Amino acid sequence: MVHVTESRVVALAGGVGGAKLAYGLAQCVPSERLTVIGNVADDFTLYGLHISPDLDTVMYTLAGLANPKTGWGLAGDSWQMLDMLTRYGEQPWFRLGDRDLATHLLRTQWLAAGLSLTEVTARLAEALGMPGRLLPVTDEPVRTMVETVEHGTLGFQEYFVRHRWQPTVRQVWYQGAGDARATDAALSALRAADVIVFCPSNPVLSIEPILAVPGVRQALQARRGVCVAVSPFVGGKAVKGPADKLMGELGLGITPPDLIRYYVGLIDGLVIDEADRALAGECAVPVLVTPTLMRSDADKVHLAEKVLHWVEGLHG
Ligand code: FO1
Repeated sequence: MVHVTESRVVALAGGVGGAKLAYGLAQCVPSERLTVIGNVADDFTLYGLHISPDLDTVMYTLAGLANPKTGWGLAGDSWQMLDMLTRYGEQPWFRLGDRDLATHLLRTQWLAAGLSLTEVTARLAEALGMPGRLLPVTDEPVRTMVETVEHGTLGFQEYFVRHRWQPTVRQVWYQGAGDARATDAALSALRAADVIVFCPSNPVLSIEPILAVPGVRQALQARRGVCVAVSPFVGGKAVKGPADKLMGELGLGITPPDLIRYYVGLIDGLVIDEADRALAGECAVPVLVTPTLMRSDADKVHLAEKVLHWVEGLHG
């Protein structure tokens, strides 16, 4: 372990980019001091199974088990279950691997037996030897809904996977967020944190559905620690996925000053890529300019080290 901090670190993450930085943080922060708060608004039910893609992506990545090609699912998985579904005449559009299936079976069974999503996630993560603690932001259902020009209203995975995020988006909302409550564990972690990092996840599809859960924004606004965001954009483009296209369709900018406005009141600093250096001077909060692309594990650790060193300077 590189171990660059004695701080209690909380990372907000969803999706592949977020999981990559969380992996880097897990190499720099002792396990008992790292908490990842995960997005649950991508969750959905498929063939009666409760799938939590963002929690699983973080869990598999930190446990060193993620598929290196896709970033989601398990390395070395096979697809015989999908072949069998196809034989039955199904047209499976969401690729559940054979080994990955075990995670969804157990999660579904344990939830049906009355365990909370927090308890289920802790059991799964512990069994896989995941370093750090992974907390769903809420135990209650919150679901990202996407209103599109071409197909009307779609559930998130239908928009993202089935339609490969090609439809034009009119509006995004987080169904159930108003009635949900952040877990005590997630809120306590935010309150106790010395450092909070918004990972380079899609602001609208991964970070915002965490912030939309009542209690989270308030805990962040009352933070005792320092909170920084890592931009998921490099030179005006998303590193992966639909963030630039989607934010454009929603009339939201993706430059560093736009991101600072988007997270106003919540962040004390922004980490941006070298490609965006020219915009650093227009930023209303302190900025760290550094390479943010994470192609290798060494890149993930290097970025995490850079962010943590910098944040310690911001502490004063
Ligand atoms: N993403 C895809 O683009 N296609 C898939 O078939 C797919 C399957 C899948 C299975 C399990 C899992 O945990 C994640 C999976 N993902 C798939 C990724 C996931 O749906 C998205 O990346 C996230 O929800 C967006 O953050």
